[in-house]
Amino acid sequence: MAEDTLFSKIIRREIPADIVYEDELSLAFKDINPQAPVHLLIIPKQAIATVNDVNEDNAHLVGHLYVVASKLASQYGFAKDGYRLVMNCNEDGGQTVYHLHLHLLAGKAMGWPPY
Ligand code: IU
Repeated sequence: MAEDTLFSKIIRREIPADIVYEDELSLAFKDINPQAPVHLLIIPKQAIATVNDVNEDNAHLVGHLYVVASKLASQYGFAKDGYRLVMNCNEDGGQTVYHLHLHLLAGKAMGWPPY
């Protein structure tokens, strides 16, 4: 069982967030410290701490985050130009919030490698 994080509080509306999408499985909101003109976080409502905790039972939720990302990319109008999806895992991956989340970054050409 993952720990209660700030993202669980956002899901429960205990702390504010600029929510742009919600369905029964997921929530998407604007990152408070955007790293691109558009920077959204897409999270499962079920608390999964890291990618290391993804398994056959919850993998459909991860797939769902990508479906939501694709929908938002179309809605925001950057599907054709492109965008970046990132999921950081643990310390070396740069993860700071231990509730699985997919970063959706868009609105500019991204560099590579990401360091
Ligand atoms: P990371 O992959 O765990 O490093 O990403 C966490 C993100 O959550 C990071 O980009 C923060 O700016 C963002 N965030 C937020 O949008 N709202 C919050 O209340 C908190 C973090 I805490």
